[in-house]
Amino acid sequence: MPHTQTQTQTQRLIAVSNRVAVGTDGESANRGGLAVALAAALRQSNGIWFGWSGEQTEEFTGQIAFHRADGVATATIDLEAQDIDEYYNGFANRTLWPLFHYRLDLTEIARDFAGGYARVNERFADTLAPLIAPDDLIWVHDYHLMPLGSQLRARGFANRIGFFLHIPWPPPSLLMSLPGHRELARGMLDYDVIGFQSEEWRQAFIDYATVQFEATLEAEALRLGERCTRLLVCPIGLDIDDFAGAVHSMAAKQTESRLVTSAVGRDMIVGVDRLDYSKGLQERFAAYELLLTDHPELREKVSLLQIAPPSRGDVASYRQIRADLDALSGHINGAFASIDWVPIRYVNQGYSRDELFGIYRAARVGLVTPLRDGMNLVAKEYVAAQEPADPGVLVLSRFAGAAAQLPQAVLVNPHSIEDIAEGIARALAMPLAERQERHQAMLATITKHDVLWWSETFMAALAEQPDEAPAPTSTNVARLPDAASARR
Ligand code: GDG
Repeated sequence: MPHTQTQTQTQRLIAVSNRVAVGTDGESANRGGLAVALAAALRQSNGIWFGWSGEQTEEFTGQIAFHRADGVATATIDLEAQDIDEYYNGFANRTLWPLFHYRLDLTEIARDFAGGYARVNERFADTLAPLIAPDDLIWVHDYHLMPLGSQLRARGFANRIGFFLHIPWPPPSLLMSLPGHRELARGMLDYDVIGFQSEEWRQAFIDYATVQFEATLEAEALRLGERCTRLLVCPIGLDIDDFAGAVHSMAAKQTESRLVTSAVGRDMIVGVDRLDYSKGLQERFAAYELLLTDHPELREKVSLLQIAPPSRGDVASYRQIRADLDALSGHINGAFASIDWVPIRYVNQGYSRDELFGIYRAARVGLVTPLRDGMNLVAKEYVAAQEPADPGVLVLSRFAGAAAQLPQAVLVNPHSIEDIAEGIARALAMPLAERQERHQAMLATITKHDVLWWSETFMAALAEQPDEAPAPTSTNVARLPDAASARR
């Protein structure tokens, strides 16, 4: 991708996220999309990545550990046990994550959680403050750190500060069930730029802020008093060169040929997800059972490989989903398996990126059916791994941010097991020419809107002084493919 000389290259970037995950290859299975994407962006900008080390300390001291890993400078702090309980396992994972994924039923409201969240954000601001130079651009990531911008403003920082939300922003009526919702959302308007994964999440934020604060929408920004916050739709992409480079790796080739050999005469369907209730795994398994019930001709002709590395095992709802999936996969295999055919292989472990690439390539169908998802990088990875001459088909939830960018996938309602089953059947029967056409369009999108496009688009908006803002447009969606070409 060609790079133009922009102001962003003369300004240092400080990225801030909950965890700093470069250089932790041993845990690569649990490195989320953010970790992979942000490392690529930071290498470009010669910046610092600040966040929690993942380690626990007896008493918080604010001592910073500096390292350089994978070409990225990192600055990390350790947190106390109470911080981890209340801020991370509590407010982030048991309150905000379910609420922002429309799961009010799983949302836990506790005063201690909110207190711990505020405390840790203050601790982040206090420890980060001495590292900030007047010209630095500060880019805060995700729902763990929404109040950090306000905390830095309260300490007198006038730097350009941006925030990127990796998950959905919920509709106003859902957000309003959270005590303290006004303060949380009000703090967002202390950022200069807020990036969203899709227009839907951006609009939900506008709907809330214009009613609750009487903020006014001026072209592409929300104004409240003196402050103006630009709202940008800027979907995260893949580190496409790095990812597609796995095609040459021995591990990818071996994994692909192992799977192809073991599945002679059968089409493989693959799912790869962190074990999380937002990913719609129970519905997916139930849909696969329905497929085998309604299409007896597919029995012994297909198999589902579901890779689901465990995550957030400290939270009860995550232990529950694991128990549910163990039971469901056992039930389906019990009902349909034969002496030489296992309908579902459900694997609770992570694989290396290269092995994952080989797994995607061996699969005729990529099944990505989250109930809600900010973006979903697995959908893009599946497309990127396909052989253009004979590509597999992506079956994708309408409620993943990725659906807005990839309308050429077979889009399904992830709440309807009938719709998912029908989508899989359609994908399995799709003729080569149609598969090629859809794949080509999706590959073009994810190649063009890769992780460098994402970070450069966001950074350019962040570096832009308000008087340099572009002329008003009717929308602020960073140029995306025309969704009018959408097909089911
Ligand atoms: C959040 C938002 C948004 C999974 N298993 C293995 C493995 N993975 C990698 C995948 C992919 C990443 O983890 C998962 O990314 P997702 O985007 O699908 O989902 P979240 O973790 O929920 O991420 C999401 C994202 O932030 C970025 O903004 O897209 O909507 O929820 O890259 O490949 N990687 C390896 N082995 C595994 O077994 N190496």
